[in-house]
Amino acid sequence: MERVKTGIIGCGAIGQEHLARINNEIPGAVVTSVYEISSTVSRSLEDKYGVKTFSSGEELINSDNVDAVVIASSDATHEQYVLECIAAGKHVLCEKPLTPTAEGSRRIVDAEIAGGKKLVQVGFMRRYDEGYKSLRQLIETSYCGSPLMLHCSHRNKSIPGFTTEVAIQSSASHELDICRWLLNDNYAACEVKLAKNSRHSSGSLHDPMLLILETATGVLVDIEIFVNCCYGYDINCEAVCEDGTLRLPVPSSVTAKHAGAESAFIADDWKKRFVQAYREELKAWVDSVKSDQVRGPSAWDGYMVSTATESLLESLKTGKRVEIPDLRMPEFYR
Ligand code: ISE
Repeated sequence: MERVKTGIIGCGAIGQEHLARINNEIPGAVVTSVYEISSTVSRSLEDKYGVKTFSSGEELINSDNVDAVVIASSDATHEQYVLECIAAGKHVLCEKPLTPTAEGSRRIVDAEIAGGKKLVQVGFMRRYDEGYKSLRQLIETSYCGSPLMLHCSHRNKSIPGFTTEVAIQSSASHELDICRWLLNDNYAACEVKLAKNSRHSSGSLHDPMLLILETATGVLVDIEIFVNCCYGYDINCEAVCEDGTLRLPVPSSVTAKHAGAESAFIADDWKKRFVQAYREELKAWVDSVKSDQVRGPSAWDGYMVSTATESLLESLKTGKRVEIPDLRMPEFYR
């Protein structure tokens, strides 16, 4: 079968990772086109991959040489490009978060429903991580009873320039999606608690913080967000259930015994920690484009995350517990 002619909007770090992965590791697709705001980067990709460069995302989306689109541009541009893909009737994989605001995601949901066809997948790639898939399977089968709490920590080694708000909008979006998916549940309320500020914090970042969410069935989810933990990229998740606990497996690594100490190695960033998940996500997305379906995280999932994020930002501002709107999933997404 023909390879899916893919266009990529936004060729920063993750956009170029997707480009290389599609062209080097996914036989069912090929990147034919890119739109990148930096002309220097555009030219280098043209030279390296022979891709056609466009002067706007809209032009790329409407090109006959593009069957499907990956959006990896800045969060604020996601809505306009996703809406353009829906109008063009083209499948789109949009990096998380779908949009920075709930109302932006709602506009995408409304446009997709009005168009009558699911075309949008959101880049919550942890759903394709073997560890999270195993964790979900054991929760779904009640291996140790019903889940009562989820303890999560999302620790980056160091991200310069982050604010407290961006840490919630960008980093926490992964846990906000994966915890809904693990529990098959929705959020009902939330609260943000700021810990003692690390000396490594700077500017408008308060680091670390604890996000506490209550689900509709009463499960308590706590998410530690630590932007500058200094020691490595460390993602943890533990389900506390009625008859036991289930912990996300830590990637195996060489154990070093050296200079009187024993140590394992920790990834530096998400690109290494979730390299396999990104690969599986893209493979599954290409297959779903070929079968003209959306099987991964939908625009509704993106809207649920944006809605919870907005409530968390309100709690950050007020210092209070905030109710999260109880939104019913439309039949279209069931
Ligand atoms: C970044 O944007 C990502 O998506 C990474 O997966 C996440 O771990 C990091 O905290 C975000 O800033």
